[in-house]
Amino acid sequence: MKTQVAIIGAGPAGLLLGHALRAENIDCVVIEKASADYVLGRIRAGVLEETTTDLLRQLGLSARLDKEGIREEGFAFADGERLVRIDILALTGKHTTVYGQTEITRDLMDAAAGRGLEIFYEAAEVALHDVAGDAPFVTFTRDGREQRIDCRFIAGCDGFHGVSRQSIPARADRIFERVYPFGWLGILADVPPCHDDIVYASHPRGFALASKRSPTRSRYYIDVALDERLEDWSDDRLWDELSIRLGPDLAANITTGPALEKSIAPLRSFVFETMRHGSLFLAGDAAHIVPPTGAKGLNLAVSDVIYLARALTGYFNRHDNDGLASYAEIALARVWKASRFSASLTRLLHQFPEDTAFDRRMRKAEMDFIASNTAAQKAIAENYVGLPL
Ligand code: RFL
Ligand code: PHB
Repeated sequence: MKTQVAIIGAGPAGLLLGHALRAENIDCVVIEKASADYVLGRIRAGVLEETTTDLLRQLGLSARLDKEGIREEGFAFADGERLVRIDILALTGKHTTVYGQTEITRDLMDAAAGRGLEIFYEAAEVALHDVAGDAPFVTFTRDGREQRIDCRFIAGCDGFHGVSRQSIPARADRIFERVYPFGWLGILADVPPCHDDIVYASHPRGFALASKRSPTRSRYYIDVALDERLEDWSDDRLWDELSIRLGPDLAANITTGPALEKSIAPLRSFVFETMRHGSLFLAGDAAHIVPPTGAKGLNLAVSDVIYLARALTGYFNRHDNDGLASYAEIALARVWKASRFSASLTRLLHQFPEDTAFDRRMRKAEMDFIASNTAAQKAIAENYVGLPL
């Protein structure tokens, strides 16, 4: 089989890139290791920047998002004593939208066949070949048969654990990583949210986040040490801990219920700066990871896709190489700013094992400053709604 762009991975990055290329009549196929059901079962992001919702609208893929997405005009920090509201609409003129990653993925999957976007699910032993030259190809096995796809470019959208990044010779001086000494334990439940805004709480016992998916579905997180086991967190124990960390006012409003899903995700900051190697381009989690504090991961995957789709469209439809030449540099500029924001919010809201009494006072002083200073709130709001492309 032959195509113009072979896309590895059918997460949000791969599916969106596929749709963006098909909208420009560029041929592409998506090759995904897992099954469609498995991909839809992963509960992850919930908060979308306008950059992300604008792209879905431009591609004509926003019918359900426009109906079911929840417009968020602010969010709040809680520190046990007070709630500090960041009025993102007043501070930036922009808003965010709560709409689950699972829902976006479903919308993109459902629209694929009608737009000539072929997705091969359950592809085993996916391997990339000759990526340094201009005639790369991808091999995989499916239904027991070996397949080969020849293409002009490969887009590596296969997440942090994918094969694409591994197909690029590692240069240690272009890889940056911080592993945090905790993970987020998340619970999804069919109960109404406890507050209008999403709340990021910092408590002496640790971090907590109150988020949502709809007026009747809530998503909460707490941070836990890396050696904590999911089996040790019954629903009751988790609801009790959330109530303590979110503070009495919010706790009074929490409705508890059985978990639809519960999982622990470790936190990491990671940037692999070689986002292009010959004919292979990385996008999304394949190239970078941010801790979820700040809700930037999926939105960064989308900005990569916007830059890469523009660059590939320039190449195929206008014989213009410039976009591809500058892709990595342009994408990385936004990635580093979002990495800085996510890491600094993580630092502000979590306790680290090595923290001293001085560090705790620093955190309190920073929260006091944010609570009383509009310029500080504006800087946070601008990053939260997403920096300009
Ligand atoms: P994905 O979603 O990981 O998709 C990669 C796909 O590639 C497939 N794959 C392969 N396919 C073929 N061959 C191989 N060898 C392959 N290896 C892997 C995988 O099966 C998968 O289907 O990456 P993508 O598309 O770059 O999307 C990135 C986002 O998923 C991620 O950044 C966000 O989920 C991060 N994130 C959040 N981002 C936000 O913008 N807002 C949020 O509110 C937010 N909350 C979160 C989050 C991530 C979390 N976890 C679990 C890490 C909350 C959490 C808890
Ligand atoms: C979520 O709703 O899953 C969510 C919200 C905000 C974050 C991270 C995750 O910063």
